[in-house]
Amino acid sequence: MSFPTNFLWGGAIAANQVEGAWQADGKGMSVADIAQYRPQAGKDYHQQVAVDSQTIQTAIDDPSDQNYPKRRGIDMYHQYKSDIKLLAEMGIKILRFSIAWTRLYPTGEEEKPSQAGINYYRKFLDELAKYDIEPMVTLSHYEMPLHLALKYNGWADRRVINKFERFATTCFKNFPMVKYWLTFNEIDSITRHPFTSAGIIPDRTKNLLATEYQALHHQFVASALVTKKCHELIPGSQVGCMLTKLTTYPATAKPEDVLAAFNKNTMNYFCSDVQVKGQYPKLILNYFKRQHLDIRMTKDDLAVLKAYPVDFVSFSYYMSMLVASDETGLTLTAGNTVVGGKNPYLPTTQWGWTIDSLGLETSLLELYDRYEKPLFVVENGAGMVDKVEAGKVHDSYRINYYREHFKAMAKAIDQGVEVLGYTSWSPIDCVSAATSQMSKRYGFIYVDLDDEGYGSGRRLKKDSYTWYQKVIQTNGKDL
Ligand code: BGP
Repeated sequence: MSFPTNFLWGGAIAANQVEGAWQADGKGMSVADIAQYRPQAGKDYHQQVAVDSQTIQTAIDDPSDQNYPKRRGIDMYHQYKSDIKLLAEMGIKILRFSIAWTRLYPTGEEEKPSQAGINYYRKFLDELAKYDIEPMVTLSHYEMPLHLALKYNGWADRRVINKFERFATTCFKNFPMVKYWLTFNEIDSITRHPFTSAGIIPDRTKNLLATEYQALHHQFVASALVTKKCHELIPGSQVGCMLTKLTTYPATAKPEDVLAAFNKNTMNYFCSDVQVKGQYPKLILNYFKRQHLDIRMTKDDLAVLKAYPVDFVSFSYYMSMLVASDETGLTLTAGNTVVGGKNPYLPTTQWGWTIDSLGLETSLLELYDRYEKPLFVVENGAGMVDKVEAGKVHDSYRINYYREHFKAMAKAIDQGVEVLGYTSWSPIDCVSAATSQMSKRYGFIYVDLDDEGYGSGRRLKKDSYTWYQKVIQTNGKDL
């Protein structure tokens, strides 16, 4: 069991879940600033992420951050120096973070970027460089300018492609020290939460599914165009796609269930198929036809997709789930903005997400076999409840989770899968993407804030911090 010597161990965060300071230095409002904390919605992700014109207006009219935890984050905007120091001390070699589009272009339509925004990320990058931490930047992580959602219905309008290109080009020109770039976080999520993913306001569309796929097509084109730009402006840079790896097993050996699982997995692969192979899978084009989804794609679009595929494939992996041809009798459980069958052989977290380390090995093997491109695990972890006892967090459950997943990753590597690195979600507690909770904790570092935003904000090393430090020091030998 061995990890390559240059294996990039690290952590992943996103601007809207950590930075806070939603109005500082001229930052514009993003779609994330609309996300309400809705305890009454519980684990129902549909209700958690539901948005309409009315809720958006209410949020715009509300100047406080009380009900909007992503406006607060964990205040990393102001505390990045001490946070990076803590991460450096843990030994991380790479930090995946996102650049908030609205710090550079508050509405997405300005001709020139905000100098304050550029300065902030330069200082952030300088701090990483100080500790020799490699940066990996996600250009779009659920935080597009709200203005673009309101004016264009987000990515449904192809004019947003140029605006994104302008933002990305600004990033490439100003941050050439970044060699690893991801274009769209979990690009496939557009059909699960179209507003956060693409700024689509559902009540403004006639045919939501068609709008989602049209918007997705625009994101594919934008991704290919900025891949080209990145290669031109930053020699030696590598651009990756980012997929939510939703590994699905058949609920039984019944051929109908096996077929249902095949269909589900094929649909899950669709986005990375386009971004790696540079063309739409024929089965998907046929699906569009059968569903009467008229997706407008120009000849130039298709040529761009073909000409500029990604260099590597990154993905998030949290859980697996079951599917059956007939779901009667199947117990359902929550997952990463999905609901699926509960696997009787596997435990779940307090949020119902199935813990399945072997599923990571399967996912790595499947992805490598399908694409033969280097892989990067850019999100993996489990949201759990932590208790502080006498100033300590004894999170052996988190250590167990990671240990098993690292073993699974090592087994895939031993079988020849090329894995560039691993960034845990998330090395420090942050606001949950789906539920906006703080109590759903992922970090090796505890942040003393609750769901309502009360607390000292103090950072505390959990037991898992020292454990991960040792894993990195020994390059995964001592698990
Ligand atoms: C992924 C997102 C992340 C992250 C993670 C955990 O889908 O890319 O932003 O938050 O899921 O999900 P949650 O925070 O909802 O528990």
